[in-house]
Amino acid sequence: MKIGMVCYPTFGGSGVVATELGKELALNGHQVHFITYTQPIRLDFFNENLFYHEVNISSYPLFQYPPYESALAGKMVDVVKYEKLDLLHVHYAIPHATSAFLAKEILRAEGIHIPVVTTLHGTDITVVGKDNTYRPMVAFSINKSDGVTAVSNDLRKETFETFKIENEIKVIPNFVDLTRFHKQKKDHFKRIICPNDERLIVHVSNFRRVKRIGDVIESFGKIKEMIPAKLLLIGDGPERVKMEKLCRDLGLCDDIRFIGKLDAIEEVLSVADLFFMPSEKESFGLAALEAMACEVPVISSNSGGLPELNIHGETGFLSNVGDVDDMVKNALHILSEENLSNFKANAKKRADQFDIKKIVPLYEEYYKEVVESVQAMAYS
Ligand code: GMT
Repeated sequence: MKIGMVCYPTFGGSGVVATELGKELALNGHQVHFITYTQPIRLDFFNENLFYHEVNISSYPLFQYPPYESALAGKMVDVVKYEKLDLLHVHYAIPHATSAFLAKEILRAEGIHIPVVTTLHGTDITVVGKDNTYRPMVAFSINKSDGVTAVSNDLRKETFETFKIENEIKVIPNFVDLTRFHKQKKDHFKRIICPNDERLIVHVSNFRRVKRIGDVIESFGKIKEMIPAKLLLIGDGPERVKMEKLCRDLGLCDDIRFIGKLDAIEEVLSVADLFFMPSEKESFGLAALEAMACEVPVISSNSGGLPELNIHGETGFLSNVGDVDDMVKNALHILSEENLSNFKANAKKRADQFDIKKIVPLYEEYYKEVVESVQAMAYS
């Protein structure tokens, strides 16, 4: 099949999922054409089945805001026509699903029927999608997609509760590439980061408010009062400066390191003992899955789709959003000598259920179903 893949190409879970999906589909013999405004971050090698088409946004003195949606739709039309694509798969509803609708209508006028699959990732529904400015566009674009998937049951439910949706939504969970995310022997890292054999706690995110990094830091401060520990904060974003100030105010700077955006996350995860994800909203929690694949148990909030991934008392613990004391109590339980290895083994076992090799075939089946139904409608 020839698939057009549209996503946000920079850091962020939806772009990572789209890129990894495209790479795996290419391995399975499909031709995948990425249509984005810059080269996706994990698409940095050559493969005969992978293509990249940059969306050029021409500027004009009249444009205070260059019309990205139109530029993207125009590029989609061009790529569908000239690469003879069978399907467009857009990740994150805003504005990708809307541009896809526009492209589909333009192509339809020329007698080309291109099926569109939209994958909902999280904040496109739970935060941005609820904004009154975007709400009508999100609902409309979902209803006009030929296929819709969501990354968790919770996100599917919230989509139906938030919008008037006329389509079925198929749940296809996120996945992890176990050939990349597995525990590697990196003892020298551990010795550098934790010279006195401290427990190592890690958080990875795009440093937005929804991630509640303040809870990670506060919890860490309390954990450190009980056991020797270090904290690594990986990623960057709008909350970084505030979080650095919090570390200083709490006198924790010697034991907390801000690593910034790091590509080889698996190397650090390989030496971590615990992963923190106390998010206010989290439709799936891809970063937690990647940690679990590296045998790292998870302390998370119980929001959104996290209970579908992190099994309470087995792979880690779930707490109410903001309940720092509960998170600290649970973290100390996991980090104890007698419990840690069990939690690590359970985390890995759970992650294996989200193996890319098991999940990507679900997308392939779904694509086939959607293409067949669009063809049946177009030529009936
Ligand atoms: O909203 C974000 O944090 C970014 C968003 C994205 O597009 O990168 O992340 C969402 O999609 C990920 C991939 O499906 C999920 O693993 C994240 O849980 C989800 N984030 C939220 O729901 C907050």
